Amino acid sequence: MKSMDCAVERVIKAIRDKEKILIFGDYDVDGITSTAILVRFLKEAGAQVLYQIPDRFRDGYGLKHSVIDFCKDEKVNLLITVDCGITSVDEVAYAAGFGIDVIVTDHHECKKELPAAVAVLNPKQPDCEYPFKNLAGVGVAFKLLEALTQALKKDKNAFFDAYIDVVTVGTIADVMPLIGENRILVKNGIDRLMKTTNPGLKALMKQASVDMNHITANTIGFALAPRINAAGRMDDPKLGVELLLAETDEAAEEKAKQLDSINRERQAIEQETYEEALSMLKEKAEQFEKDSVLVLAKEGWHSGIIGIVASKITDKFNKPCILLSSDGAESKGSGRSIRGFNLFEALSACGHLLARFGGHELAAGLTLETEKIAVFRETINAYAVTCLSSEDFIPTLMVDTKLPMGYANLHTVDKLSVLEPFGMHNPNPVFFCTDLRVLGVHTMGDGKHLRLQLSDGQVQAQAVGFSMGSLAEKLTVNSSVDIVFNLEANIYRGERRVQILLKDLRLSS
Ligand SMILES: [Mn+2]
Repeated sequence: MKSMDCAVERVIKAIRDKEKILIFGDYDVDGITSTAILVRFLKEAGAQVLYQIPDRFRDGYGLKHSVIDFCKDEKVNLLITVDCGITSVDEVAYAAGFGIDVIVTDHHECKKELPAAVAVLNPKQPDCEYPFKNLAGVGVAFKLLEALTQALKKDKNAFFDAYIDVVTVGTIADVMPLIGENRILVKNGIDRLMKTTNPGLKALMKQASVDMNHITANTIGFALAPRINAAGRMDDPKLGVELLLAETDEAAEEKAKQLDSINRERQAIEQETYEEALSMLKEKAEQFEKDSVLVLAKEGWHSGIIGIVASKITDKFNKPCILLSSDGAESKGSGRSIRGFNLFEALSACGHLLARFGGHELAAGLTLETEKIAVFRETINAYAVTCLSSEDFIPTLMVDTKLPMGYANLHTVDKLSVLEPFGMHNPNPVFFCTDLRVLGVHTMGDGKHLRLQLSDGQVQAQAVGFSMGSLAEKLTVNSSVDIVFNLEANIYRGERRVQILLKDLRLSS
């Protein structure tokens, strides 16, 4: 990776000379895990290390002059950014003015000018030959530690065992593609997580009632990541780092309980914001039907929550969505996009209207003056017209292959398991099957979910459709249906059985 030698040399000098090092992260799970692994490793190597995570509300995203001022006051000699910093040209120059060296480690998209740091580690820099470009922020930090392990002649296997579980949590939480090197990291990391010795991860899994024998990428995405993220969304993101750095089970348990209760509060506010956004879309239905990009703003929306709500709205309407939380003259927003619409590029095209922006193809953040929101909405929609057509708004369901019911069994499930871990860019295989006869129609969970008994004339199978309960009234015994589904193993009363997980269905033509 470009500049790795430089970075390693500078960190080793800091360890040797007992210089003060500050790790500066981001408040999401990727940033929190990155910070935790760097702090732990450097402490164990005998370094003098501090860390800082910005407060989302007070400081906002990324490196600020105030962080450099803190370094100056605290006599920090080396500042290492994790999961941020790639656009901090001014701040790095400001640090240099005080003789503070900076190492940037990041995985976000690069703008034209890069910070003049001692070393910039980011596989996405145009001239970095590192072959795998999709590492998470924590993946880049992990690479630095791997190189340090080598340079310090430490045991490589012990290093992997000690850190790969935390790296996996950050990689999955940041929704990185589970291909190439990420796949290797995550596959090994999930195995390791089942027997982790990290008190924080153990406590969090206990708090989330995770079955330690059946951990998948989904366990991390739906049970662990939201709880760690809740700290940065609602409260003090340091709580997440403290959990991951906890040295005793007691300390870890206390942090895990706190995170769990903050996460519950987060869920309540998220639901409220989502409902408010939906009613705004309803009120001006005519305008929003025409818009390709949904831009919604409200005074006082919780800026830690708008990202998740934007993502729910994008899922529901299959349109890019930007939610803005206004605080008087300034508004901060978070956007999510759909395939075919690069949000980072779209924001770049509106750059003249924005005070700040950054992010990726499918998710980005922005800050602008509240009075410019209306113009921004028009501008981004005018831009969208040039690259999106009405077809892009039709939700698509990618189907891998036809699977006869005779193959819908545990043997197939076990064969497919070699393809795991499933996630971004490596989805759980999707099958279809046509002309199945409905033998039974039921609902579960107060009518919310659908359960069907199906037959192809030879084999009978149970199918479950979550949130598809409303379809029950359209189906009767002896209806003929085509289904799209995943195949999964389900443990019911101690017995492992195959489960057909419906993704979509229609009456056969
Ligand atoms: Mn990240």
